[in-house]
Amino acid sequence: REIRDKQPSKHRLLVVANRLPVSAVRKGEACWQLEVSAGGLVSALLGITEFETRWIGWAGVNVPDEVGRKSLAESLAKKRCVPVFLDEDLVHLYYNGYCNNILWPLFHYLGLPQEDWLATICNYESQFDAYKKANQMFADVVKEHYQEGDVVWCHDYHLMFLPKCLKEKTPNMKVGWFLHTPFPSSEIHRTMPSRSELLTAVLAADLVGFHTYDYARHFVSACTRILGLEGTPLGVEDQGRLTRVAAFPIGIDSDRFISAIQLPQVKNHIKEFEGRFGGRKVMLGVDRLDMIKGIPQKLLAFENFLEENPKWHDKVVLLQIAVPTRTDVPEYQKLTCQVHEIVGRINGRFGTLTSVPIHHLDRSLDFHALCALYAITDVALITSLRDGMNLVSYEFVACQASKKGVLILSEFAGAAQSLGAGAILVNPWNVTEVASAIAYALNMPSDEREKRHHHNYKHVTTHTSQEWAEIFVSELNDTVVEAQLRKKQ
Ligand code: ADQ
Repeated sequence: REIRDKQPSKHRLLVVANRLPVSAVRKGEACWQLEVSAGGLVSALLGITEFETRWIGWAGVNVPDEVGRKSLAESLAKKRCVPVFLDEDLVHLYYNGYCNNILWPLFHYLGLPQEDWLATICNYESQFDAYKKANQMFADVVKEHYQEGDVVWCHDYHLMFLPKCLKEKTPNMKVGWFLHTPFPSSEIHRTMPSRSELLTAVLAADLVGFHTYDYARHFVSACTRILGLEGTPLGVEDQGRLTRVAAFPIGIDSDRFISAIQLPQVKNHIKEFEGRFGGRKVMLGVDRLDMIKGIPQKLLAFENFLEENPKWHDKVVLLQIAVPTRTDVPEYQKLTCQVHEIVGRINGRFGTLTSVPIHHLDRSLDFHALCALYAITDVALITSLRDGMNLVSYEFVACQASKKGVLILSEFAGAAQSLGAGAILVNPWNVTEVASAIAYALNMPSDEREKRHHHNYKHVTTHTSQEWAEIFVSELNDTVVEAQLRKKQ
């Protein structure tokens, strides 16, 4: 699907994220194949239609030569994308190191990776320097393409230094920063050696956004406790300058999913899947294979459910679709083995000659197959240990207009705050609680299912990704005015 733009528009929106929404594969010296990539941010921003959008980010590929860089930039320009070129060593320290070994686990309350925590601490300074250097490189590309009046929207934990780098040279630039992960309690954030520098760099933005009010509150209290600044109902104040801090819960492009269900390709998939799993209740998990998604915990809960409910043997199937990520990292390899081992054990224990209780796939699904799976599902099982929002829960609800299936959702996903009244909320660490929730969901009377579904469906179809982006960007415009007014007073 093409990245949509609508003309004419009032503003240009420069969206800066670590990864561009396309992946580039080199097919020759000056020949590139571009593919739109999956992921939460990509799904959300595909819904933006009201701004003329430019994307700035890393193309996910090492391009050491000038011919390659020039030809890739030209190919990407056709998709309104601008590449930031990062060399392999920098990517290793900045992306694999500081972003994914330090910020990602800490922001999800997981602590440092157990395998190599000592190395992580010893290499902290060099990784942090690389992080700052990479952020400066993103800033240089933004400045090259920036025109007066553009709004710059920086995304995620990879780019916490970017607001500072941008404002140093161009103080009038309208800069927003949005975090897609949780922002943890200040007690977690204060363990980080670079705790103050990170907060100060983010505070250079005019508007700082989070998925939930709790994350925003954690950020403000980190600023008050660690930097000694004043937290106000509007945000954080430093010597008369206000950084607006607020919650902007993301949504999905719900129309895209709702209309997909009517497509012949999706209907064919639905027929095929119903034939394959017909007669059994279908439970579904769709996650990236990441520690935060709580996949082993989910499997243990399902095992507990099968132990406690023999009458359901052979009458229910769990489809777990897990997209591999970071496959070169030992922690993730270990997670994959652990998941395979548990799946094997459960299928060995509860399978029959003709069927198994779990179908586990280590891969991504195409959009049509994914929508069909959402549509035929009776119970979606999302057990993230922490999750900024979790868009899979929204996508499931959007595809359930006719089935009105049940959503079991971790209370530690941001989505629990928006879909909490319709979903069954669970603590993913409590396997017996999750097992009981599965039994409850499978036996739920249709009037209760409808009521719960209606609540979620209304939310998902009114709080869309387009609305999320519009509100953030319009508030970003207003915030700058407000900050300038405060300065004049
Ligand atoms: P993610 O951790 O990637 O995003 P999520 O919000 O669930 O998590 O989005 C995943 C996206 O990838 C969904 O659009 C889903 O359809 C797709 N996807 C996942 N598994 C798939 C599979 N097996 N096959 C095909 N597609 C698959 C981060 C944060 C989240 C936050 C988002 C957006 O971690 O908490 O909700 O950003 O802010």
